[in-house]
Amino acid sequence: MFNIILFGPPGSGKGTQSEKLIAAYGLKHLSTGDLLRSEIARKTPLGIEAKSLMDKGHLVPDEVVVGMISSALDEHPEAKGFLFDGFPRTVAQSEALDKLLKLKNTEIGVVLALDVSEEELVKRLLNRGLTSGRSDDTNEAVVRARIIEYKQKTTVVANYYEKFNKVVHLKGEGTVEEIFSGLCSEIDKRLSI
Ligand code: B4P
Repeated sequence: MFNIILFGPPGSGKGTQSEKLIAAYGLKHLSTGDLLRSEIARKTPLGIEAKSLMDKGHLVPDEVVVGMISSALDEHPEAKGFLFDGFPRTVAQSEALDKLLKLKNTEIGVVLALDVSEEELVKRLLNRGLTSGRSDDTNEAVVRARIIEYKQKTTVVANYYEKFNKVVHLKGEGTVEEIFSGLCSEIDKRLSI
C-alpha cells in the first residue's frame, strides 16, 4: 500500500491535482473538504456545525475530521493506497493519522507540498468563487483568514513529517500539466524502490 499526503495552502492546487493523481495511480481519494461539503449538502448536524466554521475561514475541530477519516479508511479495506487531500491540517491530525495507518500496518509514503505565493492563492480562490458556489471562496476577508489559519496551524504539519524525511516541496505555479508531471516523477521514484 502506498499512501500520499498532498499538502499546501488553500488554493494551491490540491483538489485539482488529486483528481489527476487518483486516475493515474488508482489511489482512493480522501478529501476532508469534500467530506465536509457533503455533510453540509445533506444538512447533517456535523455539516451545520462545520459550515459556520468554514464560512469564517476557520478549521473544523480535529476530532470531527479525524472521525471522518477513520470511517473512510474502514470503508475501503480493498484500497491499494490513499491520497490524503487537505488532511492532516494540524499536528494533532498528523499524529492521529499515523496511529490509524499503523493499525492497518501501513504508513505515509511521501508528503508532496505545493508552494504557491499568497497573492496567487487569493487570485485563484476568488476566481473559483465566481463559479463554484462555495461560500468560503467569495469573500476576500474569508480567503485571507484561511491563509492565516494555514500559516498558524498547518505549516507545522510539514515540519512534523520532515522529522521522518518524508517531505518534498514542489513549485505549485505553472500549468496544471507541468505541476502534475513534477508530482508524478516524485511518486514514480518512490514506487520503483
Ligand atoms: P478544502 O476543501 O481542503 O479546500 P482548499 O484548501 O480551499 O482548496 P484546494 O487546495 O483543494 O483547491 P485547489 O487549489 O485545487 O478546504 C476547505 C475548508 O474545509 C477549510 O478552509 C476548512 O474550513 C475545512 N477543512 C477541510 N479539511 C480540514 C481539516 N483537515 N481540518 C480542519 N478543517 C478542514 O483549487 C483552487 C483554484 O485554483 C481552482 O479554481 C483551480 O482551478 C485553480 N488552480 C489549480 N491549479 C492551478 C494552476 N496550476 N494554475 C492556475 N489555477 C489553478
